[in-house]
Order: sequence, then structure tokens, then C-alpha cells
Amino acid sequence: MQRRHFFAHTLAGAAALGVATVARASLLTLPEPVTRTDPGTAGPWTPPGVTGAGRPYQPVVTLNGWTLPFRMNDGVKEFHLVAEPVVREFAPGFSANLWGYNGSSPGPTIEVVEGDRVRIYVTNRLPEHTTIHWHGQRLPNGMDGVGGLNQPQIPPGQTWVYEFVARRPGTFMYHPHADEMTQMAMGLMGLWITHPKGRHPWIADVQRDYAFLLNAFDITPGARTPNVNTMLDFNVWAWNSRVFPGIDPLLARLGDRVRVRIGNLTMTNHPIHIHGIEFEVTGTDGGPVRPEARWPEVTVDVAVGQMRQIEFIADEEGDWAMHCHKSHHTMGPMGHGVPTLIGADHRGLVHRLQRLVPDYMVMGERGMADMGAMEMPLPDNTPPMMTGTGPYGPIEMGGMFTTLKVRRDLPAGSYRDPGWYAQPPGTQARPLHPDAAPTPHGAMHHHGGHGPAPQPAPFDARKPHGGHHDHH
Ligand SMILES: [Cu+2]
Repeated sequence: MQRRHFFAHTLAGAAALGVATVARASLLTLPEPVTRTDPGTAGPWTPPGVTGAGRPYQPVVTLNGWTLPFRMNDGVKEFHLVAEPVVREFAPGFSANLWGYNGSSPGPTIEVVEGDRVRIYVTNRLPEHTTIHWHGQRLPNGMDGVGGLNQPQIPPGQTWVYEFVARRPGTFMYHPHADEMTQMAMGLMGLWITHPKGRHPWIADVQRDYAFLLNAFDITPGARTPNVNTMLDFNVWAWNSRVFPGIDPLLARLGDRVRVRIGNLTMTNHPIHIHGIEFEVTGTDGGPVRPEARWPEVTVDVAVGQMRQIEFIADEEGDWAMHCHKSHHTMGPMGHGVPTLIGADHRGLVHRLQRLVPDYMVMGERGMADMGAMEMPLPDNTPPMMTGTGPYGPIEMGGMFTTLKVRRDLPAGSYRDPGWYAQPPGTQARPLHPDAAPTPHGAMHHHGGHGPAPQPAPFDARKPHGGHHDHH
């Protein structure tokens, strides 16, 4: 009896919620869903003729992502998210079947202004039910999106409506709260930015405002679909479902104040490190941090389910590395299960092994750096273990790595890659004997550097059959 009563009560509550939220909206036509599959950075987006509830804002740039357009309907900002299977390119030569929103994983960034009333239509084109939880938002309990707790699940094929006021400014995210381990392992997630409606004492004006999510996948080399039951042993460490060299650089003009918003939806923490500058954490998903509570950092640990908003002045020119400081997170999926062979003596062994395994090659007896320049057969559809080539050769980084490019002559508001930085004479590490000085490949000079990024240097291939070296 108690149980029956409970169910009746729950259904009545759910029905009431449905009436309250859907009745008004069902009289309207749905906004046409906007779709984008290009994994490149779309650049800032400002709605034409609309500046939100208050002053104009500096729009965010979602790294390898985009901002979802909305329509105004009687004073309400209306968005349409479609949860659906997508194909995402992680880096050239490596794509996967994921789940995303509106053609991409992560889904598009939702960008609004404090005080906006926001209505989000969510269409479920997945093969199973889903919901969306609006991580970090102040909202009515029935809009919080935990399937089974705050609402019934959204069945496949249906469109449901969320509606609430974006009550406080900050850096937030959205993701399913339904079969969550599977749906996040498949890439369902997105960013939400609420800009302040007026001048806020704890929120500075910035010239550049970047945002991305940390996400991780377990994709067997050569496969195209993530293993969704993996709990800890992920092998693809990504920013916005991209891995280096597929991650775009962050660009800044010398002297710009730069904000970077980073959210973590992986199952481990990521200490994000930027070379060349110091930054402060100016906000979290809990809101802006008051200035007297900030301290300088060059690495910020972003724990699971956290967001960190950092700011710095880009006052040193150059190409500065920016990466997760867990070194196995700056590698691709080939790095696991390979024994350490540093110092092992392979003399006499290689030819005997090659009789049994013709493609056998020596690797790792001097460290693993040779892998960055090695040409070896890889399964289709997998990135090299370490990859990415700079003006002086392989960078030996993959996964969660990119660069912060600071340039004196970058036009204000330009997001066009200026190519590699040319260090001024006398400011670069050098060999003791000057005739052994490095030769840059494709470094561009300060003037005229507005063309496309130069081609990487050709690989210095180390073939399997040439694979043994003299030992001392
Ligand atoms: Cu990491």
C-alpha cells in the first residue's frame, strides 16, 4: 500500500512538472537545431543585434568547438540541443564514433548573460533514454536533470524542455545524468558560460576568453568506438575530444589579459601547466573568486567534476607549451604495456628475433624519445604514441598538449595561427660549438607572419630493419 501510494504521488508530481514546463512551449514551434561537425575552432560568436540582458560581453572561444546560436522568443533565449551519435576526428588520421550534441562531441557551448531566462529544447536521438544536468547552475529542483530523481528519463525520439533563469555569472558545464558512465564515456558533454550582466568587482574585462573540457576515452588502437565499461584505464586523453597535434593553439596579442576556463569530466585529476607566465584562479564553477583569495600558480589541478577559470597577462612573446603535467596524459594509446628497456643490451638479439618476427625493431634501449620520429606500421585509425612536430623536430607530445602563442604583432581579436615563433638572435639555448647550431624548419619572422602554419619538418625515419645501435 505504501508503495502504491508512493508511485501515484511520483507520477502526479511528474505530470505536474510536465504541464508547467511544456504547456507554454508546446504552443510554439521548435527552433531549428543548428549542427556543426567541423572539429576546428569556430572562433567567437556574438548574436547579431543581441547583447543579452545587459552590456555587451567578450564572447568565449571554445577550443576546437563552437557556440550554439539561439533565438529570442518573447524575451526568452531559446536553444535546441539534439543528443545523437556523431563521428569526431580526434586528430588527422584518428576518428571515433561518439555520442554528442548537434553534430559534435563535446556539444556546442551555451553562452548567456546573467539574468537571462533560458529555454532549452532537448531532443533525444540516442538509442537509449537520457537527460541533461546543468552542472553548477542555480535553478528549480525540477530542472536539475537527474533522471529518476528530478524528472523521468527522456525516452528516445522525444523532445523535452528545460527552462530557468541564469542566476549567477560563471563557468559551467552540462552533461547527462542518465546511464552517466556510458554516456560520458561516449562523449556527451558541453560547456555553459554565463557572462555578468554589469561590471562585477571580481570579474575583469579580458581580451581573450578560452574554454574547453578535459575528457578521456578508452579506444583500442584500430577500433572506432570507445569501450564504455572502462572505469580507470583510459588511453585517449583529450581536450574537447581532440588530441595533440589536433588541438588548436591558444593565441594572444602581447599584453592581452587572457582567461581560460577548464572543466574536467574525466575520471582522474589533471594538473594543467602553462609555460612562460603565471596565472591566478579567478573563478570556479562555484562563481568568481574574490581577489584577496587568489594566489599565483603555473599549474592548476583540475579535479574530477571541477571547473577552473584562470587568468594571466600574456606579456612574454613566444610559443609556450601548455599541457597536463601527468606525462602519460601527453601520450597516445600506444604507450601502455611496453616494458622499460633503458640500458638493455640488444646486441646479437635483433637478427635472431627478426627471423621469427620480420618487423621486430629495437625500441626503448636509450629511452622512448626515438618513438617521436619513428615510422612504424600502426593499426588503422590510431594516433602515433608521441606526435606533433615543431620548428626543431618532433615535440614528443600527444594527448593533452597544445601551445600558447603570444605575439606582438597579432591583430587585436585575430585568431589566425601566426606559425612558429622565431626567437630573437642570442635568446635561444645553443650548443657549445656554434657550428652545431640548430636549424629551424618553418619558423616565421615577426613581420608578415599571418599566413597559414608552415608545413612540419619531414620525419627523420628510423626503419625497423635499421634498428640497432652501437652500445658503449
Ligand atoms: Cu591529465
